[in-house]
Amino acid sequence: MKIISAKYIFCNGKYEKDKAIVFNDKILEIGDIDYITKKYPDTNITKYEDNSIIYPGFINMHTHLEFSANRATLKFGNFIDWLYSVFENRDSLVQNLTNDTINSAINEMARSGVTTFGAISSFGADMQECKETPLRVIYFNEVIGSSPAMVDTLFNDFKMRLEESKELQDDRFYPAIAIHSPYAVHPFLLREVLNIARKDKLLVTAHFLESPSEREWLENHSGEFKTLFEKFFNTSTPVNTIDEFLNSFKGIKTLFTHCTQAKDKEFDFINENNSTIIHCPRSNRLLNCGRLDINKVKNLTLGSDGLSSNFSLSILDELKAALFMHTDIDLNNLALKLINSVTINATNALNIKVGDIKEGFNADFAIFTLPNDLKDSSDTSLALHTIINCNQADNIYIAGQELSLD
Ligand code: MCF
Ligand code: FE
Repeated sequence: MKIISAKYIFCNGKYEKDKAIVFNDKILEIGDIDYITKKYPDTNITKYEDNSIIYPGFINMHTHLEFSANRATLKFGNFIDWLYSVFENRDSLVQNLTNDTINSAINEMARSGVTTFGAISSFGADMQECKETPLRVIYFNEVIGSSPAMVDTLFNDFKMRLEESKELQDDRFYPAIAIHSPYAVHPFLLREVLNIARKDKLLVTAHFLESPSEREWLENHSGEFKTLFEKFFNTSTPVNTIDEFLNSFKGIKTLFTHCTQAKDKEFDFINENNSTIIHCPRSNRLLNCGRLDINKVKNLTLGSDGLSSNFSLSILDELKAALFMHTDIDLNNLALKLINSVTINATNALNIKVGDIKEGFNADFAIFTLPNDLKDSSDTSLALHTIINCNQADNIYIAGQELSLD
């Protein structure tokens, strides 16, 4: 059993003062430092320095580790140009992927206070590293393919990867399902894979309405996607409509990524379906996809996306970008909203006992130090200064064990 304490602890969306946390691999009790000291006189308390904050370990909901070899290979600035560059370079990027590349990507997340992340896996090449990392991983096996001739092969390949990942399941590695997007997944695959998700109660995620050209293709069968589909897939018709695609998720709490081009009717469906939106602000900027209207989102979470469309996997960098992007929202309120998006909102999305500090939850923590001249200790100010003044976590704990951050 261990006890840690700090000036501030972020519990259930609020900052509590002068509390201590008692834990083994799970959180046992949270109470005033004086009370806990008296109750557990024989246990040494680790007191973090003044102006420190203990957060629940942060959650990066969406990344693609298999693309971690990319630094400057893929073309940024326009979604379709990026996609062409993915087609051209995907094989070489995967060939250049080593375990070291994957682990340094994971370590970058850990240094920023992340203790749980969602990994979209296209090929299964990152499965072993995701299994071996001490961080918790939601391992989203991706299904992708719109051509009818390929559907059976792709479905079988998906099922094999899913089965392999299910055998590795434990309380740090959660097999799950990623449906690539409405434009790239054939309705047969969509239906079959969602049936598996329902039957096995697996989490589901999907890229959704990421770029203006995606919307134009799905709605009007025109635009840059039309040229691409005619060239590569010999077709001029999308495989799904926006409505059909979205309606197939009815009753499944889904994590929809991007949604920069969603309109009210799609936000309404997502919100009423108890689903979550994963906001990837830097990826959206780099692929020139527009900006998510976060005011429309009931359950907002945050993701870095992969190094395929970003320049770091630090969730602190992502929080900073989001803070600077949403200039229409009051700065201090936005900061707290964003801190919630990497903690408690992710708890709601995942059904796993992470993202909050409360009894029975996993003892996953990220500890940060704020500047010692901090004057305003209101919740919104603490959130703001965490985002703008912290560039790395001082310590992280997962399942009660402190991890060394190199
Ligand atoms: O989220 C970004 C941009 N949107 C879509 N896909 C990806 C992203 N980063 C990597 N990808 C992967 C995707 O999982 O790119 C591949 C897929 O396997 C090809 S996209 C048709
Ligand atoms: Fe993505």
